[in-house]
Amino acid sequence: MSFFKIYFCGSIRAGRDDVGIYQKIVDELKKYGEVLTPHVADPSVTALGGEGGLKDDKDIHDRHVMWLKQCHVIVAEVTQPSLGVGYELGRGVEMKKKILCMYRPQPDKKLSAMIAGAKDGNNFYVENYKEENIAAVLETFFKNISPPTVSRLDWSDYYPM
Ligand code: 6IA
Repeated sequence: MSFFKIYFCGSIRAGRDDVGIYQKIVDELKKYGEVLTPHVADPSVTALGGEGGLKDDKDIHDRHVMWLKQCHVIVAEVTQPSLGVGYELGRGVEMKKKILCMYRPQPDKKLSAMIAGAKDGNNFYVENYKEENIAAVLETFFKNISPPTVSRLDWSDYYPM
């Protein structure tokens, strides 16, 4: 199996109700490579607490944009709407990253049209899923995308911007 650098996105300040699901997704993602953002799935990180109150927001932003530049793929759990996740996805689209958005349909939480409508079957995938299908959804996604090549791993790994 190819070794991808994977950027995982999930809600932090927008609410941590789904952190258990994030953990399951991140555990599964580790089979495909290195997850650059495992802290998003850490239950000790809370919407208001964790390191959040202590760290400078600019540092958090800049470090995450650096990881976005380095990653091969972005996997986002988008059921809990989050400004930060939406921002990361927009930046990822501009960077032409392969993106998978995972959404658990809910009667009271319709997915934003700006995410659902970004689906293009090439770089941007949106999958409706249930918790028990996490492994299958990820398997299909990683099967459909090209493995990372040496040229995509090159200088930015050694000289992060
Ligand atoms: O708007 P949100 O806070 O829900 O945005 C969540 C998304 O932005 C996640 O996918 C993260 O990649 C990123 N993000 C936003 N805030 C943080 C953060 N806060 N830490 C890490 N990623 C963040 C401080 C806590 C941390 C240092 C443990």
